[in-house]
Amino acid sequence: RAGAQGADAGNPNSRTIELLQGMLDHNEQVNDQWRTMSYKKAIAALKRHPERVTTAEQARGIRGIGQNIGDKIEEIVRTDRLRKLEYVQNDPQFQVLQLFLKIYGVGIKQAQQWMAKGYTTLEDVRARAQLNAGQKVGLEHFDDLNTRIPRVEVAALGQFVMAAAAELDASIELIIGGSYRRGSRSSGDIDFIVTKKGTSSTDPLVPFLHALVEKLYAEGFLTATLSSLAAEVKQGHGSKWHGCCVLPADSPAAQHMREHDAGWKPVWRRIDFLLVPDAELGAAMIYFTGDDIFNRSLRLLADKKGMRLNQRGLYRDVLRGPKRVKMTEGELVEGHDEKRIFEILGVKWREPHERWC
Ligand code: DCP
Ligand code: MG
Ligand code: MN
Repeated sequence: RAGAQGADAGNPNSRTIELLQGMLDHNEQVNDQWRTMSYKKAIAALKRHPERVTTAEQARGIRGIGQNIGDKIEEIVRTDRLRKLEYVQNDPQFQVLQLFLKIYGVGIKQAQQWMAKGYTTLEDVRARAQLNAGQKVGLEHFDDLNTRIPRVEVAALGQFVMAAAAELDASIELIIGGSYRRGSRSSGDIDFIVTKKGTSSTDPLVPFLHALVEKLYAEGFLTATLSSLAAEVKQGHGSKWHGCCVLPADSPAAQHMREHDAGWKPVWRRIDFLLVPDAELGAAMIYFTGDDIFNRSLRLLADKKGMRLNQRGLYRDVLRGPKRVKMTEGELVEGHDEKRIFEILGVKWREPHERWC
């Protein structure tokens, strides 16, 4: 995770960011949402800060960094360590929890249940736990699915999918969103938006995605379904597909990867498709480009202005009852045009690579 977004060795605060990221992971895992947020904000602020931050006082002067994290920054710079982080990381319970959470489909509750049963290794889970279908895939392909995807490979996977899509229906457009669109040098998965000019619902896209999935399975590209369109339709959504894929070893795309890196081997990757009608493309692009913190801040801003932003559009005159519970959907202001949504919200346009807070 650390370094995913640009906190590389070239960043003057890279070591500080690395250790604060450890604290972020810890707080995320113990479900401390408030501290998780504080660390996310502080890390984001440091990533954007052009100079090395060495004292608590200096740190506190940066928007998004408070007293507590400021002190930790100073400790890191002075000692190259963070005692609190070492303390939590040394806890065997923490290490087991961390391990279990790396299995796809396993959340904090499930991990804690297994720990309560005394499981401490992946072997224990394999031998004794009742796994659902997704978790089975997660465990069987644990190493693959915990390896980040280099940007060149995301591009190769993207081309493979787009070639198949073009053969089926050239009028349908696929866009790679997520961390790739933000310019990350590596991604956790590959995220596709699937859309078509002139559409106002996902209905015309559903048969296409069915056909695409079938074709990509037949080509040996798709390897597992984690959340199918059919299951989604049952729940009344029907707009996304989640699964796993791999570049077939004998494909030109794999050949291209080997030319780029002689030691390259096919690895199972996570892949997501999101169906989006043209009318909602702008809002969906904002949502699916992220990052999640940026999305949250835009939504908050919309709320403050009496509007509402979700992955389908920007709405106004949203009627809210007690505790700000939404009573009506409101009137759609803009859904199609990404730039217009920024404009109406009154925020300066941010290129995708600038969308991490
Ligand atoms: N998203 C969000 N809130 C979430 C999950 C996702 O707003 N809880 C949005 C923002 C993400 C996008 O969906 O950028 C894609 O989700 P991913 O989980 O694939 O995240 P990224 O692509 O940003 O990062 P990664 O490289 O880990 O896949
Ligand atoms: Mg992603
Ligand atoms: Mn994704």
